[in-house]
Amino acid sequence: MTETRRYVGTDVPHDSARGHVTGESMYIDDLPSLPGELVVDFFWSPYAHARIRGIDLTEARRVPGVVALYTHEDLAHNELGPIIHDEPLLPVDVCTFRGQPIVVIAAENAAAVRAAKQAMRIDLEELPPILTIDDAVAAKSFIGETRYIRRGDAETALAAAEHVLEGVFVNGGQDHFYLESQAALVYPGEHDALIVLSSTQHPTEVQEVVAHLLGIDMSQVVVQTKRMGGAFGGKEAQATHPAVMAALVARTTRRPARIVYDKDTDMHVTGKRHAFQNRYRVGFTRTGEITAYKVDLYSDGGAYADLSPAVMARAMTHAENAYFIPDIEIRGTVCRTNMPPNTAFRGFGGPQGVATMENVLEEIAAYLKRDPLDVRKANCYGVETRNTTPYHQVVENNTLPRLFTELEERCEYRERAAAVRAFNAQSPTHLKGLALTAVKFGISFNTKFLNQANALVNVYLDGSVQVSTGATEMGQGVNTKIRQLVADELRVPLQRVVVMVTSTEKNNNTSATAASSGADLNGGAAVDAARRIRARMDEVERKQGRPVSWEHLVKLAYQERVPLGERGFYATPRLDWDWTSGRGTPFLYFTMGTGCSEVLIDRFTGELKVLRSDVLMDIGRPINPGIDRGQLIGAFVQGMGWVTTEDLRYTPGGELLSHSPTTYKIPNINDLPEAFSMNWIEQDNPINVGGSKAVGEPPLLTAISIWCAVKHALGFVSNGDLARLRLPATNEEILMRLTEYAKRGAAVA
Ligand code: LUZ
Ligand code: MOS
Repeated sequence: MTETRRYVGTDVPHDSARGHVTGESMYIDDLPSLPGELVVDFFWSPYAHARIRGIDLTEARRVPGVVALYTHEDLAHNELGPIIHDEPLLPVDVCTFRGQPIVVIAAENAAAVRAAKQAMRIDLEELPPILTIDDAVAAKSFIGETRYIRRGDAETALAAAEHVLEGVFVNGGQDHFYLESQAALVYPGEHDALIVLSSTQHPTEVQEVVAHLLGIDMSQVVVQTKRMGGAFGGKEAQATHPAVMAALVARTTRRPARIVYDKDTDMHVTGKRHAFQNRYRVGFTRTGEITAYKVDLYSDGGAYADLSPAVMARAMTHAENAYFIPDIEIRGTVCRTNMPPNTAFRGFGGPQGVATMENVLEEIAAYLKRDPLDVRKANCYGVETRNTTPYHQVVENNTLPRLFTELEERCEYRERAAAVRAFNAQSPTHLKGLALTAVKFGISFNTKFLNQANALVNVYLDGSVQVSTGATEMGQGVNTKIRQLVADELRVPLQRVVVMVTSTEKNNNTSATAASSGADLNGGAAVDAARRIRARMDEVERKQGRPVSWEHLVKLAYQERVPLGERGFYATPRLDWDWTSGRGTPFLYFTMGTGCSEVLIDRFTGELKVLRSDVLMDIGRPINPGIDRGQLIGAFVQGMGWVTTEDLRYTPGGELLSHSPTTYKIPNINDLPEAFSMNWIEQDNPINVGGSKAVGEPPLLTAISIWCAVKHALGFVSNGDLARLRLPATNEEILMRLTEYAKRGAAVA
């Protein structure tokens, strides 16, 4: 695509690298306040399910410093939601999750907010909640219909299989734990206009929801996102709530209004990664070749749809992961519970589908007493044959077999597997486990129309260039990549190109920066704009009959009245996906990888250590290898947190207990694998911008190797039974399994 590659492919520093370290980078909470600015907060339901019998705000309104209080009656419309608009911002008569806002508070200061909350008389009658997937299934409480992807006849193939295993795989959720909580700052403008500064992955959705709920036009709302202090999917749909609350205050009081959730509140009230509970049956030959797989996925969607149906769709299209399964049936059902609506989280259902499959492969190997890597390689998608997914998309440019073999050699899998067996045979105090797992992650939004982007490129008279796209910067470096792409396309020094704040005023009807596709889509649109400008400039240069410097060329073009600005557009080609048949091509390509992890477990305490992890990815030709390395390592570590220590614990009434870093354990530097290597193969991806592949989410799934390594280790002491465990494999979970095996062993002896 790009002919000149001067910056693309190099380690240009992140455009905020310096600012993040010096503290110069501004977040919503850092912006200086204007005179008259109000603090916005909200009173939220303390119950998972409750009838609102009455709201008496008389006393609260009298609290000094309280400026205004709002209920659903103050909104023009009350429904929001990224797919279906089923969620009231402020409930009318029933609260359906703990943390749901009931009253919005505008006050002069934080003390007045606290006093107002004390003075409110909100009469709630607690109702019985649905808090688990089991409860929801029993009550038939679902969001939407059960969906299917089927190929062949799984039931018949299971009946004919040499061996059949069945089980239930259970995973917990995950808090996004972005360092910057949900936040918005709204300035009232003239003629009912609003300027909304939002920490969001999706400025257009914030614009749309603010306009709709306040009863104004989208054209009256400008949403700007300078950057986020992390998002991880948590700001794909749920940044709307704080933005609307602040906008409501700004519009009615005509004063600037700011809301910034504190960490505990954020953890209590926002949705998480989906917990899943998946029942499976798998049929296979005596050599471990899978002939049939039937898996029934259930997710905890929480109280409203949010993105849950799309998350389930991604779980379903990732349920077979890297493995060819001739006869397969995948069912997906989203449960409606009284939890905060669960939402996008890096991987978006992919990790849950893939972990279920990798769990199954681990079990087949244990059952057949074969090496798990041999079983995986025997089932891996082929290059020429055995290469169509259950939804009939052909896996093109399949590097999985190569990634398996190369990582096996690079990390000395065979020698270490033998060493692990020898260690476990002699150690009375510790256990080791080893697993090499794969990921095949489909790149594109699984909703076709979201796969589009536009970009605005302006060349100024001095030769400097501004680029604006719908991409939002959350630390992942998308702005830097776009800058590199545009500089190369225009053939100008990088220093001449700046990427501007993301604003709905510059780029309309944008998609969320999500699905790992921020650089693919917005980079594609920016290249389109830059290419057309450059073509016009080349024409001007041709007329000169000699090479002309960029700066001079800009002046000549201007004098000849050649336009020096352009709007670019990109729509992902080839996509074709139909839910009614469960067939088609939902993805432009797949990002692939393998990860191998070795763990050490203390048999008396259950304490888990990751001794070594090696990851090998196919990420195409990176636009910025340094930034991609950061993404790969960050994703792996975040995945490691999900599969090991990040445990969301609730009271029987649905109150989140682990709502702060004291009780919710994300990985820190000491938890990193003692030996850790991250590599990728050289592999062009000509179908995508700059030959690159998306990297944001896929590597998170290579951390599933850690969980599988724990399962592998436990298999050495499970007395011939399959070692079954929940995800996350916390020290506590591991200790409970060890205790159970010890008891069962004693009973047998
Ligand atoms: N968001 C979305 C996503 O709306 N559709 C997707 O397929 C997706 N995938 C990953 C992350 N966010
Ligand atoms: Mo997402 S999970 O916001 O790509």
